[in-house]
Amino acid sequence: MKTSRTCLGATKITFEFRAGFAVFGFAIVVLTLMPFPLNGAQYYTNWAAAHFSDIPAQSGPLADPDGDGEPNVVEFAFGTDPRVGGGIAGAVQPLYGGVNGTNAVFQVEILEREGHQPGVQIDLYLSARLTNWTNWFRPWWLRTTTNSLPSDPAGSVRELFTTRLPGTNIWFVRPKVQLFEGGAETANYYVATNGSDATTNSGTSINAPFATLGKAAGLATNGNLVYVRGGVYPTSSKISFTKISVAGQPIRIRAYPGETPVLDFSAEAGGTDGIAISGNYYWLYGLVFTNAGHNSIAITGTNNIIERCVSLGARNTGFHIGGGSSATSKAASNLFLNCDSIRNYDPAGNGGDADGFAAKWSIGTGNVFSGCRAWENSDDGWDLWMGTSGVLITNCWAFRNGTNILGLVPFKGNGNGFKLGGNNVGAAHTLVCSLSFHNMGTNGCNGIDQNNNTLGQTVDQNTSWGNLKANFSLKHGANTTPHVVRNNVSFAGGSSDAFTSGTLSTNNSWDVVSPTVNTDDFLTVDESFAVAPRRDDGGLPETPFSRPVPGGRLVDKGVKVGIPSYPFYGSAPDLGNFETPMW
Ligand SMILES: [Ca+2]
Ligand SMILES: [Ca+2]
Ligand SMILES: [Ca+2]
Ligand SMILES: [Ca+2]
Repeated sequence: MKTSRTCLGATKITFEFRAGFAVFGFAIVVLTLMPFPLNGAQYYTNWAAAHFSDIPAQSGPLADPDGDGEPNVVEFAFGTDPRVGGGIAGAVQPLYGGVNGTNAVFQVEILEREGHQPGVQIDLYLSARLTNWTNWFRPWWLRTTTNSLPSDPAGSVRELFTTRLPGTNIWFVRPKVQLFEGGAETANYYVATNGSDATTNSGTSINAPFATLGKAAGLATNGNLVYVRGGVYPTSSKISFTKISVAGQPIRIRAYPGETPVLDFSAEAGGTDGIAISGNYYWLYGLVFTNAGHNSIAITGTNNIIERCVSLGARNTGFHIGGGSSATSKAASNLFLNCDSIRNYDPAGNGGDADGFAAKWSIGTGNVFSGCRAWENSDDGWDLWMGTSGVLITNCWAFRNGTNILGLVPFKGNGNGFKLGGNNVGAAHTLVCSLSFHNMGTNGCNGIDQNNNTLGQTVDQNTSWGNLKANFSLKHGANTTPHVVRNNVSFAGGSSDAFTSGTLSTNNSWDVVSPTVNTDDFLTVDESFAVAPRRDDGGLPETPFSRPVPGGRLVDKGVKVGIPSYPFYGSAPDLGNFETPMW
C-alpha cells in the first residue's frame, strides 16, 4: 500500500533573508504486507497508542486530528504534538544557500524534538519556484548530527543536511516523511539468544522464544513472520529454508525492530553454507552473518528477497545464487536488496573464490542485485561465472576487492569489481548505475569485466575508476553479439579499456569529454565515504563521493537510455552512476 499527501506550504530562503517560515511537509506511508499491531517500543505504533488511546480511530499515520495540516507520521518524525496545532516553527530551518555559480553548498537543519525516531525516513525536497507544486526534487543529502541549542527539548536531536547544487537565489524546502517500519508486529515465532528449543518454550511468544533460527524455520509456513531478537547466535551447522510458499504469502524472517541479530558460523565446518534456501518466497530482513563455512546465503530456489542483510568474513562467496554445475532446478527471480558483503575470504583456496555476490552456473531469469555493496572480498565484488541467464545489477558498488587482508602466500584473489560471466557461456547481463573503484588482485582486477561471456552485455550509466587493470574490459574475443555501452565514466585505470568490435559505445566519458576525466570532475574521491552507514530506509549512503561537480563536464552529457526508475535532471542524463539534481 502506498499513499501520499501533499503539504500545505514550504520554507523559503533567499540570500538576503536566510530565516524562513517552517511549514511541514508531506508523508508517504509504505506498509509492507501486514497491518501494524500496537506493540511497538519507540516506533510509530507505540507513539500513536500513547497519543490516541482515547481516539484510536485518529491514530493512523495519515490522520490529522489537530487539523494543522501535518499528518501524524510527520508529527511523529519531528516530535511535535499531534493533538495541538502549530508549534512547529524551527523544525526545518534553511541555513545557507549559494547565490550563483554552478557548485554551491546548500544546508538545512532539522530539529527532531523527541530524538531520531526509528522506522521513518526523513527527506528534504527543494524547489526554486513555487508557481506550482510540480517542480520539487530531492537532492542527495549528507546528514550529520549537529549541536543542540540551549532551548531545544531534552532528548531532541538536530541534524544538518548538506548538498551541492547549481546556485539559485531563492529556494524553498519541505520535508517528506516515509514510514517503512511501524514497529513490532505479532509474529508467529520468536528467536532469542536466551531462548530454548526444548518443549518448555513454544517459540510463539516473545516471552518463550526459541534459541535457534533453524528451529523456527523448520516450523514456519506460508505467510508466517519469524522475529529474530538482537545478539550473537553461535551456529555450528547449516540452516535450511525449504518451504515452497506462494506469491503474496512469503515467510518473513526479520530482525526484531531496532535490534541486530548476528548469526556467527565460526564453529561451522569449512565448506558448509550458513543459510541454504532451496524454497520459494522467503523474505529475509536485517540479519548479519559472520564467518560462514562457505556462503553466508546460498539460494537455489526462486522468488526470495534478501534485504538489508550483511555477510562478513564468509569462507567463500558471501551471497550466492545458483545451483552449481549439477543443478536440477534453476534459481530465478531472487532479489538482493540493500545488502553489504564484506571481507569474505576463502583461505582454503588462497582467496581465489570468495566473491561478495555471485549468480553462477545454472540460473533462471529475473535475478536482481540492487543497492548492494561489496568491498574487500578476496576475489571479485560480483561474479556471474558461467551464469546461464541474464542478471540485472543496478545501483551497486564494488570496491577494494582482491585485497589480501589475511596476508596469504600465495594469494589468488582476482579482484574484479563486476565480472559478467565466464568459461564461454552466453548470457546477456545488464549492469547499470553502478560504481567500481580500486579493485585489485593478482590476476583480473578489472573494474567491469566480460570474462569470456559469449553474448553482448548492456553496460550503461556506470562509473569505473582507479582499478588495478582496466576499468572496462569488454573485449575477450568470445562474444558473438556486440555490447551496448552508454553514459559510462572511466578514468585512472591501470590499463586501457577495451571493447569488442562493433560495440555500441556512445556518450561515454571517453566519447564526449576531452581532455580525459580526472578527479577534478568529482566533488570528492575520498573513498572513506563509500563505507558510510546506510540511509534509515536501508538505501545506499548519500555523500559527495564520486559525484559529478554540478555544472561540470559530466553533467547532461549522456544519451537517454531508458533505464527504469532512473530519473535524470536537466536536458539529459549525466555520465556515470550519480545524477546531479537540478532546479
Ligand atoms: Ca497534525
Ligand atoms: Ca500538531
Ligand atoms: Ca570469483
Ligand atoms: Ca542531467
